[in-house]
Amino acid sequence: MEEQAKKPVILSAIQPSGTINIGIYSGALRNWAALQDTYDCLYGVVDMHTITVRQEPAVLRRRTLDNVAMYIACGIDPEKNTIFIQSQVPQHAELAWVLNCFTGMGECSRMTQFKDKSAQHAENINVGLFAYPVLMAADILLYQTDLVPVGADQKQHLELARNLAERFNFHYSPTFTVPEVFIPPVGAKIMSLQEPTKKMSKSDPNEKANINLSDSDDVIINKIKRAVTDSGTDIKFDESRPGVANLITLYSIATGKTFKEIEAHFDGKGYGDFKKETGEAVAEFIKPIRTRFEEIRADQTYLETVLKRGGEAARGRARKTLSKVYKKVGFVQF
Ligand code: AQP
Repeated sequence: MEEQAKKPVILSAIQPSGTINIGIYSGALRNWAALQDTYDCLYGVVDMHTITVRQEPAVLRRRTLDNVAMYIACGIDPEKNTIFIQSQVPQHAELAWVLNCFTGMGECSRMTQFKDKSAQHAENINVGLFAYPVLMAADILLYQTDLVPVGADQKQHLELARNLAERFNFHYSPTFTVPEVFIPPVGAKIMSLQEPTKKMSKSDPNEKANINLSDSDDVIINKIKRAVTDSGTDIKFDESRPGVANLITLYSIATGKTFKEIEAHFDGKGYGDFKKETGEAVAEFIKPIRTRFEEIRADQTYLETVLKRGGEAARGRARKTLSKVYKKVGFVQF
């Protein structure tokens, strides 16, 4: 217990806004699992972020539990880590309000994700979507987080969390740990199979664009067979050929082979062989995750036990930081 408290803290989270895909696995989940023995980890399902875009309530509830089951299926041990649902820890929203009062309008309006999502949901550009990165900063700072393992798309949001921590600490006195970002050297941004210049995204309406961790072998093999590449012939990792580069990255995630080893393996072979083998390797890699997911997801009582315990642990820790913050800003506390 004593030793646990001394470990550096990790916080990372995923929105229940769609089915978890291999991009999220690569940018976040596989690193969560790898870091769980050396860090004191909190892994959240951030449902409050998800309602910045309209959701069907029953679907949101189902996906929230899907996320938790998928975390465990990917090797996140609920006995070693704190797995929690954001809306069950009210301190996230409370700290976000305080941080909103330290954030410039310009800081939020230049966020790439805000610009992209505003374009995608022009009929509903709400204040929550605008302030999304501030809530994310609250998620992180609430737990005195040292390290945040995320995909490359979240770098800009992390920068804001760091700035807000430094700003608050400077204005009052040291209150928040300034978090570091951990972005994996390979697979930090897995691209859409259909538009390889665009990030693979769980809310993409085109089903062929994503490899989901719950997809069957046949579905995976077919999606990779139909992946958009270019008119070249050789299998070389080259960022100017994003379709092929993306498939090489997926092959590397599935097999653990380096890009050089993969290039040597496919030397002299064509796109047909390359896509077939990549599809099979990815399907084989995902199969045990999918099987574990199905078992865990079927046990609702187990999931509730994990979440009740995680929620309680997260609230206990969050209360400590929030009480410090309220004291510093001048709120009366009894
Ligand atoms: N394609 C990706 N490649 C690598 N990492 C990725 N991540 C997401 N997509 C990729 C990382 O996974 C975590 C999930 O983040 P999130 O659920 O908070 O939201 P997101 O980044 O906005 O993911 P999506 O799939 O694009 O969700 P929607 O479609 O709802 O906006 C983060 O660590 C992210 O970096």
